[in-house]
Amino acid sequence: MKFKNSIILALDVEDKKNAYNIIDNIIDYLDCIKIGYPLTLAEGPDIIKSIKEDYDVNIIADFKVADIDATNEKIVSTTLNWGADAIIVHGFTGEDSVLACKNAAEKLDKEIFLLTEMSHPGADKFLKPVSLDIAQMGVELGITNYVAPATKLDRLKKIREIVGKDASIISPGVGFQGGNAKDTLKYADGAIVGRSIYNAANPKESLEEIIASIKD
Ligand code: OMP
Repeated sequence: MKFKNSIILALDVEDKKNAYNIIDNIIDYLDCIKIGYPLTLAEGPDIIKSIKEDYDVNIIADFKVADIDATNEKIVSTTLNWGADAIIVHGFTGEDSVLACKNAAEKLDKEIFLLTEMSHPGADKFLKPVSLDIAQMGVELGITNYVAPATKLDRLKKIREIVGKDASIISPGVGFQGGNAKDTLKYADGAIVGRSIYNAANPKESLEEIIASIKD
């Protein structure tokens, strides 16, 4: 998956009207939107289908799938059948759980993103000690898409080294969580940005500033 202007919008708003206002404002700059629990639980999974029908965008469903293999398979198939192009799945659950997601996505000709290390400080305690192993497991399973943190560039760099230059990495934590788009994109293919855009007084200007900062 390629990302226009190397930015992915994390659309974590909680109503359709607001979501559509934001998309309408910035759609010229983007071709990939990440939709997670906030919008899907507020509006129902039909929101994925609606956005796909109304806009020419790829949708990554951020459901951080983390269950046993049989349940993961159902979550992934159902989500992708709602119209999402890809889904984010946790890696800490292990090989069988992750493979179930990969196989379910491949059956529908769609993709998974494997979440390795997370961007928030709390992830250092339990996830950091195993995140490089998760990335390595992904490589061994033939996974080509990853999520790794913009807030921890040393870790992002290490994860890039493990998954290789041909893998796709998307990276959350730019803006509100302290990460910087230009530095992040030295190692990642796409920077995920949420609050710095959708909470801005002028989302379009805010996105334009981020895009300009990448080109500086
Ligand atoms: P902002 O912090 O508002 O830019 O949003 C970041 C987005 O990325 C949110 O949708 C988070 O749920 C998501 N995210 C992280 O912030 N950290 C992670 O480690 C992983 C994700 C994710 O999987 O997208």
